[in-house]
Amino acid sequence: MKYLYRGFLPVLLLVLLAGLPLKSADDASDGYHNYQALTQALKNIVSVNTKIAKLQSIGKSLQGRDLWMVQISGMQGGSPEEKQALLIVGNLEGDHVVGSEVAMGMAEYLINGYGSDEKVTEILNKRTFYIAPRLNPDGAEAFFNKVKFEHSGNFKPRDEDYDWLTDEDGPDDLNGDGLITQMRVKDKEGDWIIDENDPRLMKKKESDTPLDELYKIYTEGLDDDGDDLYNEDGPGGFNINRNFPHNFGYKTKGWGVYAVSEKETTALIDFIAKYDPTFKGQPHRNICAVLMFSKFDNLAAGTGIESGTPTFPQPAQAVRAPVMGGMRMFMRGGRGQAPTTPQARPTDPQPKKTEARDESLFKAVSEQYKSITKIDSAVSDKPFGSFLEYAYFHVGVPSFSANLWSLREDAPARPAAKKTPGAGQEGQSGQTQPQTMDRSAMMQRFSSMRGGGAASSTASSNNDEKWLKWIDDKNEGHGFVNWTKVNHKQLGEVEVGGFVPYLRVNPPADLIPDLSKSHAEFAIYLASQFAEITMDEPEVEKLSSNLFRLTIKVHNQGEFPYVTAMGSRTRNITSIMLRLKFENENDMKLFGGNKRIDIPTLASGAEQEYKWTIISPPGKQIDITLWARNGGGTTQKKIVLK
Ligand SMILES: [Ca+2]
Ligand SMILES: [Ca+2]
Ligand SMILES: [Ca+2]
Ligand SMILES: [Ca+2]
Repeated sequence: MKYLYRGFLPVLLLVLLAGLPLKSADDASDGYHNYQALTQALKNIVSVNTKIAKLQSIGKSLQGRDLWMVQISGMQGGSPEEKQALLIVGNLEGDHVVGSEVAMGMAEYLINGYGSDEKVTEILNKRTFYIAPRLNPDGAEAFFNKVKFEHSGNFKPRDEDYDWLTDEDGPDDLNGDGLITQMRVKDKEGDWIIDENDPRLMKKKESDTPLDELYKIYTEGLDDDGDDLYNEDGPGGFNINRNFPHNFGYKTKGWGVYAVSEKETTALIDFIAKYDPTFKGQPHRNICAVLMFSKFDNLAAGTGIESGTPTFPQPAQAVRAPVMGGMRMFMRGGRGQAPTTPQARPTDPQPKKTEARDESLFKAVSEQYKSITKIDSAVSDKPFGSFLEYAYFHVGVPSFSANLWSLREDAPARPAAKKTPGAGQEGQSGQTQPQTMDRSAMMQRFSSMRGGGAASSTASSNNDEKWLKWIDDKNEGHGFVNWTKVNHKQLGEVEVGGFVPYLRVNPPADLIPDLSKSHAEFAIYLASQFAEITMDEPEVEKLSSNLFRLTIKVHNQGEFPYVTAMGSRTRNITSIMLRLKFENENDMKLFGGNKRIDIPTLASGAEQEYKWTIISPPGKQIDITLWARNGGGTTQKKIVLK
């Protein structure tokens, strides 16, 4: 990345000349796997038991890295595609690397436990687990760069400041510490002052603040392209976890040119939904729930899914004509068109909330999550455009997201959380923003936001204070780069400092084994809740010498309903099918009714009875097939009419 080198050498010299210590920051990626290490680790994990586990690539990232998927399914209970499946996905956001580590740890837990751990063996003989640990490997790779700059996209080149150049001015490591943090610069037009309670933090100016105490804050770096904006267009790309079609934010930068514009997004949707001619169907429609790791949470703090208000494209608005004689005239743009009646503002038809009938399911799962993982609080953005929403609102299965690290005991909140969801840019903090901005300030704001957590600590919010407390009390003081003076060739004397990138997104690696274990236990619980569609032994009653009544009772013995309320709305999940096959079609006739019955839904614990009257000579056989793609596969029974 040329921008790094361009800035680095002269700055290194500056730093040396200034006699500043070259601090070696803690390497945030210690104990985490880069792409190569992850690939090798996954191969090793799967090789432990290839009878139950296989590693496949479901596609390539933009930069050509494999999107790995581990399939784990025990040796009993039917083929992996017949068994009901839990899909686990991590690291859709490039910076949320912890998600991939925990997902991989869960795969290891399940594979190693098969045959030795009773719970693991039992669940794998009933269920299939699909685990895609790192859906955004290109973005994740930045976590392992020599110079760390926190951001969540996939590195697709894009022009963020509309100057027809892509990625022409990224951040630069001015103090040579390998971290992109922030710069604060004295500026009479600035909006920030040093927080008197903790001079590491900045806060918004007050009305009576003397002008010489004001600062501007920038992402660390030079103006590489001489447009008087600092780091306004660096490498970033699009956030995969905002690129899914449900409630896609059309107007928000960084979320995709259009919904599903990114290869990584396509690969995951294809895995779930694509028709496979060899399979003669969609092989992964056995997925009954989704568990993902991301910056969203609907397990620890909240339940269900609430989308917020993404920008929905509006059809061309009617142009309002001047008010004439107290009567409003409306007409469409363009000459010669007849005036039209006032149009109602078009409303967004996409569901925004969990269906009421599904709320209890989400709540029950959340309670179990808290009890199993001991994580009972989290901060979450509204998940519009995320995979979490796609899985629930489009596929129709229950979907859950765990944040893993936004909260730790007394340092709970990840500062990048928005207070006004949907209003702004990726990575925007909940802090107050200036009401009006010129273009320069706006671009500056964009560029600082793109950095996510590292650059969002522009004011002392509660969260920042909490993180500093955590850093001081629990992380031996590591995690904040103290402000130090650097000579900036364009801005003069600046101070460089701020939170270490990635610190507030990914925990220290020594916490990962515990997170993997508790989340594997949770995944086992979750997979055990799926609908289980069964039938009792069929009953035959002889009504006369050649007239019989057949009764079949179908049950859902699982904890989840067969099809969520959203699932019955989307009609994306195949109905349960009950079918009779007569031994001899000529001799045997139904007295009304149909040999095939489709059962679209069956609540948890529900029992449904079906009756047929059959005209047939005695002694004839009927084959009965119960088929529930999302409810345990195929059950077959035979009965003889007598
Ligand atoms: Ca540009
Ligand atoms: Ca730096
Ligand atoms: Ca620039
Ligand atoms: Ca720059």
